[in-house]
Amino acid sequence: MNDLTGTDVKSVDVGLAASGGGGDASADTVVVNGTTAPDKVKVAPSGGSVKVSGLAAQVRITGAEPANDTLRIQTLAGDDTVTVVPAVLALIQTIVDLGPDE
Ligand SMILES: [Ca+2]
Ligand SMILES: [Ca+2]
Repeated sequence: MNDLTGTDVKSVDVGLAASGGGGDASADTVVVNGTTAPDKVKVAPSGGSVKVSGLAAQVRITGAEPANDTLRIQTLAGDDTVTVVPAVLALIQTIVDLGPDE
């Protein structure tokens, strides 16, 4: 997912579950990109889904399997702050890449 600044997209839902419900047992990676300006991103659980807020669009990930799925936050350049609430790690593996300047 790229930076959506300047677009009308305010929220994005990413569903990782199988079409019939439940986990699909495949390894999915959700990539959320920040901007080249300083970003302040928060990743928190929200009713069984994972919410990524602080960027131009709020991202909600549902149906993630912690054994298979990965959330990758890439905040690019700038003095970025990413806060991951520990309970998120029970929902999805989380990788934070603060960019080349950190
Ligand atoms: Ca940034
Ligand atoms: Ca950075």
